[in-house]
Amino acid sequence: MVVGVRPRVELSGFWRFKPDPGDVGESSGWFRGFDGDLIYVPASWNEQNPDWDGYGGVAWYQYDFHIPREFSGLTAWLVFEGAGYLTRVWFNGLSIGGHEGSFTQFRLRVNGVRFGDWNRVVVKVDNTLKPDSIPPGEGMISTYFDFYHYGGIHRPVYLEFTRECFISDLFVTTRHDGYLKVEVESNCGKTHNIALELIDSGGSTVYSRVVESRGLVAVEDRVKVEPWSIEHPVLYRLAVKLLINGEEHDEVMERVGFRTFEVRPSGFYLNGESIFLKGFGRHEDFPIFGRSLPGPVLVRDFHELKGINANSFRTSHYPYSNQHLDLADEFGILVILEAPLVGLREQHFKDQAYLAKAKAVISEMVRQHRNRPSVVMYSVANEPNSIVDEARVFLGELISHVKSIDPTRPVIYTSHRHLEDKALGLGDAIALNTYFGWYSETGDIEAGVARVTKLVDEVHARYPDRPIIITEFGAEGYPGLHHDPPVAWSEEYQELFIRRYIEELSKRPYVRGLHIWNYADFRTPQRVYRVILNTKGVFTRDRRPKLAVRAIRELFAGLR
Ligand code: GCB
Repeated sequence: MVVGVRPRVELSGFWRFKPDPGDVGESSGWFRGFDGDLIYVPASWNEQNPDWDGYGGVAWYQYDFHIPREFSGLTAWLVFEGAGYLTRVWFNGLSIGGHEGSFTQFRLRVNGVRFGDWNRVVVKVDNTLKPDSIPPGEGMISTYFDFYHYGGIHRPVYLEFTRECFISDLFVTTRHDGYLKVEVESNCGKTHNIALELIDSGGSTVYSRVVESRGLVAVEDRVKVEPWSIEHPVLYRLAVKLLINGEEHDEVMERVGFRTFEVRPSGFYLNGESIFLKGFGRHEDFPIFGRSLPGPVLVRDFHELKGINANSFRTSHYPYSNQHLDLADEFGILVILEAPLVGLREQHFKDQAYLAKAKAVISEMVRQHRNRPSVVMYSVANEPNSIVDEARVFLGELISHVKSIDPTRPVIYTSHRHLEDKALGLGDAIALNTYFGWYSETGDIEAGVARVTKLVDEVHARYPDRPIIITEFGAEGYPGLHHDPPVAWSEEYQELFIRRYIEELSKRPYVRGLHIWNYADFRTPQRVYRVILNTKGVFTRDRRPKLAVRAIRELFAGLR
């Protein structure tokens, strides 16, 4: 992520909001302005008013704000860190563009800015879920996944200003031995200079260099730095300036960490040392805020993750917010960054238009986050129903697409079809989601454990050169429900389930990662087998620990 040092106007706050179930807003001219209720941005709309709770469809947002005169003459960009699912934007009544997808950042060039005056932004958001959406579904309840389908502007929005020539892309590659590669792209056709400066946490410059460019330039070097690791997540600031005849036209700032992550047949390696991935699948979900985790909750989560001896998580089932991943960089937590391709069915694998859309969202995700030290692997999909040959082709295309944009990181997808999965073995590691002892063998944890260990032994026999990570395993633990002996849904059952999986799976040398499903309870669409929430969290939705937490802390401490 590029951290801006460009002039900005933050647009978080109380906006106006109006649901538009009949989709009449555009023909009624609401893009010029409308009367609406107050709503807070960033956050989902659903829980901010009981009337909007189950609402899926079109809704309008409006915000009036002042732009200082000192920015006049600059080019304005409206940046949305995440809004969706379909977004269209008007600025002072003029259409400036739109975007598809809820979880990736997009920027729109703004014309017609009134400097030193008031301006109005109007946003039409449509969260209607269709079989060809990413992720796919049919409305609020018939989703092809089990997390609640919130709507709205759920991540920060701001206006950013640049001069005519600016830096348009930055790709930083590092290794723990101090290797540094910086690729800088600009929109500037005329010859200019790119100045790089690497600054440590004390503010001292540890490296600097100036190179000439005409739009695209790559610099490779070796610098004397401390590596980024889980125990010492040392970050540097990389300042990148665009200079024309010595005059500064743009500057962006990136936080970088020097680390090496590899997948070998024997497992995962961070900075040359073998590492067991222990952690969770998570969700961005919180009471009232919806699909938006407030800063204090994020900070608490990361302290808990460290305290529970976790070293990693997967951004199930969509790329998380910039803030969320900033903290992973800061705290030293490894991230498997997952694309929002969850719930794919046979129809998707045969659909070339869907493949193109999937590649587009993956490009946005990778470009947005590929400079982060915490992001060590990508997952292109969660539980595709890959039991047909076309799935192998489809997922293979996605994996090579990722590698064409970022050749430095391993790629996986997570499988629930296991040995029936036609694509298994395509990724750099094998990721399995397993619920034996919950969805099958319900109530009989030992029978579940016997099945999962048999499965990993068979998978290893078939793919001996691929390490295995169990990306999901877990059981519901209904908060406050206790039973002796442990029975399904009780906190005791959840604890025992997790304990027995960890004890038995960690005995297999080729199982090199265990991610519990889930870190915290999260809201689901209405289902007969869910009580508003999926309660497989080891913390409640408001972050109170369940019985399992203490056991996990001990068990994770023992995993090396
Ligand atoms: C899965 C899915 C996850 C669900 C989980 C469950 O396999 O990947 O999104 O929430 O199972 O609890 O059923």
